[in-house]
Amino acid sequence: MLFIWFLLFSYLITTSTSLDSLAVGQSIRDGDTLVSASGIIEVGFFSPGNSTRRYLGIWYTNVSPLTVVWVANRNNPLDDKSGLLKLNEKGILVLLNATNNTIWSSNISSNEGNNPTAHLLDSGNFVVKNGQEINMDSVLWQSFDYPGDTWLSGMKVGWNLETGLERYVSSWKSIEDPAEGEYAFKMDLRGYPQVIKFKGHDIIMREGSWNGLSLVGNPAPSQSSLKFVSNEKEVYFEFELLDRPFFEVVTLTPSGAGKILFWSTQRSTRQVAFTSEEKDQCESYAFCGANSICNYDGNSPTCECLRGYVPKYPDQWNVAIWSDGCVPRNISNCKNSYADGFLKYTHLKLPDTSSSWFNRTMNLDECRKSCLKNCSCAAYANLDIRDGGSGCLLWFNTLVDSRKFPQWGQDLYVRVPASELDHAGHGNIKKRTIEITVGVILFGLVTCACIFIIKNPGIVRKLNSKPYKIKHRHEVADLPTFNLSVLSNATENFSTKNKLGEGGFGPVYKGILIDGQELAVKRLSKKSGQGLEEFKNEVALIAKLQHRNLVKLVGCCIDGEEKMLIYEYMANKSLDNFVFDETKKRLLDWHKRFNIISGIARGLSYLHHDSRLRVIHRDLKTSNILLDANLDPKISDFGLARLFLGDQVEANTNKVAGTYGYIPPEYATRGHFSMKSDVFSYGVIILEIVSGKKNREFSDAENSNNLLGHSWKLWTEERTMELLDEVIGKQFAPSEVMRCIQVGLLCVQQRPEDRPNMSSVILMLNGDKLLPNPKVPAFYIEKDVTYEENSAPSNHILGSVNELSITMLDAR
Ligand SMILES: *[C@@H]1O[C@H](CO)[C@@H](O)[C@H](O)[C@H]1NC(C)=O
Ligand SMILES: *[C@@H]1O[C@H](CO)[C@@H](O)[C@H](O)[C@H]1NC(C)=O
Ligand SMILES: *[C@@H]1O[C@H](CO)[C@@H](O)[C@H](O)[C@H]1NC(C)=O
Ligand SMILES: *[C@@H]1O[C@H](CO)[C@@H](O)[C@H](O)[C@H]1NC(C)=O
Ligand SMILES: *[C@@H]1O[C@H](CO)[C@@H](O)[C@H](O)[C@H]1NC(C)=O
Ligand SMILES: *[C@@H]1O[C@H](CO)[C@@H](O)[C@H](O)[C@H]1NC(C)=O
Ligand SMILES: *[C@@H]1O[C@H](CO)[C@@H](O)[C@H](O)[C@H]1NC(C)=O
Ligand SMILES: *[C@@H]1O[C@H](CO)[C@@H](O)[C@H](O)[C@H]1NC(C)=O
Ligand SMILES: *[C@@H]1O[C@H](CO)[C@@H](O)[C@H](O)[C@H]1NC(C)=O
Ligand SMILES: *[C@@H]1O[C@H](CO)[C@@H](O)[C@H](O)[C@H]1NC(C)=O
Ligand SMILES: *[C@@H]1O[C@H](CO)[C@@H](O)[C@H](O)[C@H]1NC(C)=O
Ligand SMILES: CC(=O)N[C@H]1CO[C@H](CO)[C@@H](O)[C@@H]1O
Repeated sequence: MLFIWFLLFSYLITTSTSLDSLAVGQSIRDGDTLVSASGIIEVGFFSPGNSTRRYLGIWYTNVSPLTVVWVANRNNPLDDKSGLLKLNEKGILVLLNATNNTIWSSNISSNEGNNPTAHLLDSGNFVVKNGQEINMDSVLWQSFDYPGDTWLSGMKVGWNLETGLERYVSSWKSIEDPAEGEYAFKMDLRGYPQVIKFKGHDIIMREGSWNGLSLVGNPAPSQSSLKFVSNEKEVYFEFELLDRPFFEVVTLTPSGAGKILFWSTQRSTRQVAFTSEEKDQCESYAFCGANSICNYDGNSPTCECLRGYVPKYPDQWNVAIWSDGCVPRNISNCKNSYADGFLKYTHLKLPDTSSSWFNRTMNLDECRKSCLKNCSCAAYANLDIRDGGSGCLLWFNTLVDSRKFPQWGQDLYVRVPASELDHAGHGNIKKRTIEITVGVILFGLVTCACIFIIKNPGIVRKLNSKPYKIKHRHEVADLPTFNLSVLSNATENFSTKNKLGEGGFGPVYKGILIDGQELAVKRLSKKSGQGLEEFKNEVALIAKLQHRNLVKLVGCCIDGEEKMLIYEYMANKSLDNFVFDETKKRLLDWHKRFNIISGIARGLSYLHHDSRLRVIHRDLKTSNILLDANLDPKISDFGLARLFLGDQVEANTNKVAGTYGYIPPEYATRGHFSMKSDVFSYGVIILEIVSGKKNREFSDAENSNNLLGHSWKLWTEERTMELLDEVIGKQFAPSEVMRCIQVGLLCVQQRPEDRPNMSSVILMLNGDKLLPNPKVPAFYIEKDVTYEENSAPSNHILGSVNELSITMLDAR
């Protein structure tokens, strides 16, 4: 509410004191600015860095540091503050210096000015048009036609084929000199259009062409706000800001790195979402020369000739000088080309399309045939990969700048002469891996990675949930009951080698039934204190909790003192195995992590609000989040606290069940629990997933903060983005990361009543609800908490105790 009031207030302030348009004869001097209608952007004079020279530029109001997105007189600075911008009667904007010389002017070919006005639009576009009303048809000139180093939402990068106008992004010479620098980001119209980064006239990096979902060099599958338009009149890319109140711009730095800058209207400090400098050598244009594939394993690149090709200079190739690439082993005379075959390569960045041909309607088979018809056709692929693929793209002569991606990427069908197809082994093409010190810093313009805003993470996935065929069981209270000897046999007498983990209420074993069905068997360690029937009924109730983000309870076993719960088996084990493991965490890109964060929220919201039982988990932690084959999250061990402690919704208990690092202060110190204590644990999990670090083990050298304290510190210092796990690279939506961190911080606030409920969390994560500013998190420093009785000794808690849950059922 306060925020809305503030917006309204600032709106009134800005509109009441500033102009957003210039009429003929009006002018602005150095010191004055023209502000857009809602006050978010302004045009005026500025000096970059320590320079004293003056430039006319456009920047975002109140965003610090100063974020200039466009410069008029970039190649021709003013030496002093005498600059004057005015609109003449022809509709031309002119920038004059003290002696009335024109320093810069907008360029209009026709003299159609008819009562022209100049407007600064909220989009950052400075337009001159006829008449007063904002109608883009009457535009005489617009700054969006002449991009500088910054790509804004709604700005086209590409070509107007009718007028021949090329719009491209070009770097500044230095941070103090906005003149056109060496680097540029352009669209190449040869063959199938593609986006390329140039240094001078050299291609440095290819973002590539559009495949219907993304650019081939940036293949993360996600709903993207990037748009590619190609028709007789225009060919261009643009991006849309889906995610207000966030702003994002892409800028090309003087050193050629792409940077995504973003900020929210709430907190107007600009942050860098990422720079593109951490890329690998395979990004570098034609690193492997022609007819080869670059493969980067995380440390070093390797080049491999395509099938049917051999290194041009084998001696050099063998010592990892790959730039000369590969040549056909056997020049096809093409007489018998119809006998040629094609070899399918998967997960590729498709080669340079500058020598290619395309057709949007052909299918893959027609594509193949038309490739066979032309002797110089070297490969084909689908043009558009949506809906199983459509369209045809053919490459002629050489195949340059192709690389392998670990996942995603596209299929490429490479032409291979019949004689080569017989060589099944192609044994003499030795793949050599040579370690190269990774020292080269590559610059790649990130362009659109930023804008993969995954609007709808909850894509319904088909879970491969085969119906359980349960044998050897009796039905008790609707729940399958397993025979102890069967389970014992299935788990090899509960041998330690089958042990999957240790939860708060006992160990879990992997079991394989005689028919091959895999199960997870939880052997409950303590008596529940309940009668047998009561226990069975309770288990049956819990078994009815079904949600795709909960692990399915498929049965139980009660035999004398033994009580066991049988769950579906999760092949990919628990989240902690991924997110804290230096190699496996790489498998969790941002899209997956966000999916996991949202999935847990949905599962927990179901437990708290939507199920009949109102279940509080009480031991939520990363090792209790299991991942199925699609890496979708499933909460496990839910309902156990209920099984053991009864169904209070909020209570004080002297029976603390939980895990250090995940339990909130009110629970740890006073035994007070509620749904908000689960919310706290969930907040810790979010921050752990985002950062890839354990709350329990985290400490930053200077402040001996835990992860919560560290996150809070970064948040208050407006360095929030630094929390993001560095292995994530560049494929993420900054606003989504910010949202997750903010939600995480909201969940770990000191006072339970300040924490949001899980229904609100879901809305916030989806961007459907404004996020309040978090207060200081519970600086729960574990060593300060004293536990009575036989609980873990306090000084061991930080760090040394394993991921064991503490169960203090018998305390007092
Ligand atoms: C600007 O001047 C300050 C102080 O002299 C200096 O520390 C800073 O590095 C300069 N910035 C640039 C971009 O040259
Ligand atoms: C104005 O610009 C002209 C042409 O660039 C230049 O010759 C002149 O010295 C400038 N005047 C001032 C006061 O800078
Ligand atoms: C520049 O133009 C303004 C108005 O057109 C005029 O008042 C002023 O004297 C001129 N200055 C010079 C140095 O010519
Ligand atoms: C103005 O446009 C003409 C052709 O339309 C072009 O040759 C000239 O370079 C342009 N000038 C500027 C400053 O953009
Ligand atoms: C080259 O092609 C010819 C005929 O197409 C074939 O006889 C010969 O074996 C091939 N050579 C190699 C090295 O594959
Ligand atoms: C594309 O292929 C379709 C089907 O083969 C054909 O009808 C159409 O004329 C082709 N278009 C172009 C531009 O070649
Ligand atoms: C094969 O394709 C190339 C490139 O489009 C073209 O120049 C050549 O004429 C074609 N050859 C045949 C036989 O169609
Ligand atoms: C469990 O299975 C074994 C062997 O199949 C059988 O002898 C035993 O009676 C079963 N126990 C129960 C409780 O059904
Ligand atoms: C135990 O497992 C073995 C094979 O692992 C199987 O032959 C045997 O029938 C099983 N016994 C029971 C009681 O399931
Ligand atoms: C389990 O233990 C029983 C008796 O202790 C033994 O006979 C049986 O072979 C064991 N089974 C396995 C799979 O180890
Ligand atoms: C969650 O919190 C919001 C805002 O405080 C409230 O409007 C909503 O009713 C709560 N939902 C549930 C299910 O408690
Ligand atoms: C990343 C990972 O380990 N994924 C595995 C999850 O489980 C499925 C099914 O076992 C495997 O196929 C995946 O490789």
